[in-house]
Amino acid sequence: MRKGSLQSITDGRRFALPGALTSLAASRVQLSIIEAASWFAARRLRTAASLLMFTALCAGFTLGREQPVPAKSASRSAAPAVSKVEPPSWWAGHSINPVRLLVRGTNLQNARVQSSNAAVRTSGLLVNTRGTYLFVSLTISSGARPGSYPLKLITPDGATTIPFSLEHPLAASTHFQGITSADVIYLIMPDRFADGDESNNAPPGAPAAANDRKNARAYHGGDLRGVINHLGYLKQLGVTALWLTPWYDNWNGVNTCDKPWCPNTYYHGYHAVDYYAVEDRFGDMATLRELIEKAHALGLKIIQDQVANHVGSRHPWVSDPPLDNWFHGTAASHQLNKFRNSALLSPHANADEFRNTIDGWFNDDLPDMNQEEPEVARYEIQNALWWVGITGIDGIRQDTIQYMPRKFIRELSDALHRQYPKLWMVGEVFERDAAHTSFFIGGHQGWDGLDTKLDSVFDFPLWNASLLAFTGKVPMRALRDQLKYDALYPDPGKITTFANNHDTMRFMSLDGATLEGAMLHLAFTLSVRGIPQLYYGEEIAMEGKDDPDNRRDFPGGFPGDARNKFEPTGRTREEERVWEWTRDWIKLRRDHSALRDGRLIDLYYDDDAYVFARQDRSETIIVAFNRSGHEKKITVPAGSIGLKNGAAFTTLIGTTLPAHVTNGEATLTLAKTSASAYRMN
Ligand SMILES: [Ca+2]
Ligand SMILES: [Ca+2]
Ligand SMILES: [Ca+2]
Repeated sequence: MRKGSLQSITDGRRFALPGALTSLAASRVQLSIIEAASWFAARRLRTAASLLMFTALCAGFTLGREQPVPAKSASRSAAPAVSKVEPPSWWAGHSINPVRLLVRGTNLQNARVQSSNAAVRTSGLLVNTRGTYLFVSLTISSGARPGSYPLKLITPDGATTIPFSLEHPLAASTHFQGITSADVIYLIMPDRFADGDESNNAPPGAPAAANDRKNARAYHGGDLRGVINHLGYLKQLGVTALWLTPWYDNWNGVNTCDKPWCPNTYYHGYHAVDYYAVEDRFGDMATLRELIEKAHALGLKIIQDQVANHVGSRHPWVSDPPLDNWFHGTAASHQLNKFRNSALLSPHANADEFRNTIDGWFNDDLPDMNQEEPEVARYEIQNALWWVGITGIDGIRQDTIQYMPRKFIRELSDALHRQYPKLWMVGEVFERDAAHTSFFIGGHQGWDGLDTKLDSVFDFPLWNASLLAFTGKVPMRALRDQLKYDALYPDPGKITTFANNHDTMRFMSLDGATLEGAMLHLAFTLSVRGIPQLYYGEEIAMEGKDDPDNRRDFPGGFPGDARNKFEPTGRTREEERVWEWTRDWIKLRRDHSALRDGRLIDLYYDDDAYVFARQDRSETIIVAFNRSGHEKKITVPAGSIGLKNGAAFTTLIGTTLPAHVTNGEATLTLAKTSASAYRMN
């Protein structure tokens, strides 16, 4: 999620101020003004937002799949009932043992929980005062066989069963593979990519207005089957990992209000009402498993978007929390995050600002989880591990990670790695300052003595510099000037570099954008150090301004689409040009270890050009960018990359123009508006 954006309570994924990103203001002063304006605008919204929130709560949750349990129904005279068990299953021999169950129900006061199978032992029972939630630990013997292990729940007024099972572990050789710089990630918003199953577009009870392709904030029908149907397309493009925006179950209803962002829905998936269920509009667990298995069979990894910082306001917990301190505050009384994010970095931050940024709700519609309560931390860590174990995913993208305590980030990272050593998690730290982003990546200790152990962070600083450079707003040397701050990272090769995402304007809709600029930006993202990530539709130069315009349907993915741009015949000449360009740079990266893992060496930088080498033990690749509209002849220090006089160049991609080495200098002629890669022989 984008910090400092003016976000409606109802459109969970922000409603940006005009110009908040469109201007891509380089100066920190300008950015501060934008942030302040955004904050004030958010404050103005708060009254309206609170009213809407109240209306929503009064109206009840008639459309959600989960029904809240009214506290008053917890009469001690009635028999106990169980409506939800989290996690519903676990594994023998797991690094988390005992596992802690959270059971939702009614009349749970004075409960005892018994296991009839000696392979599972219960302990640590805790029931909340309303008798609506129960925590119990299960110690699972290492030799326990997969199968059903129901528990008996007994109160003075009756008894019931807590369903629970042990799963067969998925093979570690073909799952949980992690993400490395050998991968190219492709971000998909399932609702907007392809509709492969029209039967799930209108779940029972959901209002018709929630599914409306003419409304950019409604569901459009895209789903997991749609992704399965286009795995071949993604394989052709050459990407190796798919990041899907959250597939947790979200509310099926439609929010109404008199603001421009209504009516709206949670089509983006960031407002979970069930951390243990698949969004019914996207499919079900079987379809998700099928997607992951089929993707793996093609050599495509899967990254789940997890959101531990907050849940949706329609989550049953909001009216009936398992513990009084489950959230930071309540629906009626909580802080709003003022997004003074620098308080998370600065050793000099005052406690009020720091706590507001950790505890404040992202907006009134996103209750903030309290990970400093051990039961919450344990619940969320188990939830992260359950998804990995049950689906076999390879990586996690963790939303809004900086708004959670750093100690919790480390505990989560440690728990993931303890069970799945190769598993990878990238955190969204939406900041343009590398001092800030690098503070959150693992592998080094911050001033607070903490190493988050986080595998990766997104490179918002370099993304920002690249957009500015390739739309002509800053000199090309700004790329090199940003990259010098790699000094702050323990291993710059582990940063996740990206072309764009679902929270940012698409390149082609930026001021100063040209098709050539978009192509250079893509080439830069795919050739610079790090793990590159693309956003669906970038490969056909899709347009899109701020959210939700940047989440348009992929043409050809939906019934009745006029053109199918998954096929070359459906693409315009310009779209095909960008598509082939993207495919070729991905292939180049796949074919050359130096582009994946090699050291990055600055060779030349000025207003219009940036030239660097990527060098490993086996080869040296020179990557050259010239954004100017004229041919440019430059010389680079040949000796510094081991080139000898007379060394020959092979053009790998881009225009072939003379290049040679004499007197210790390599002379390159860069075609106008070009990105080229050369291999030194
Ligand atoms: Ca569908
Ligand atoms: Ca749903
Ligand atoms: Ca938080």
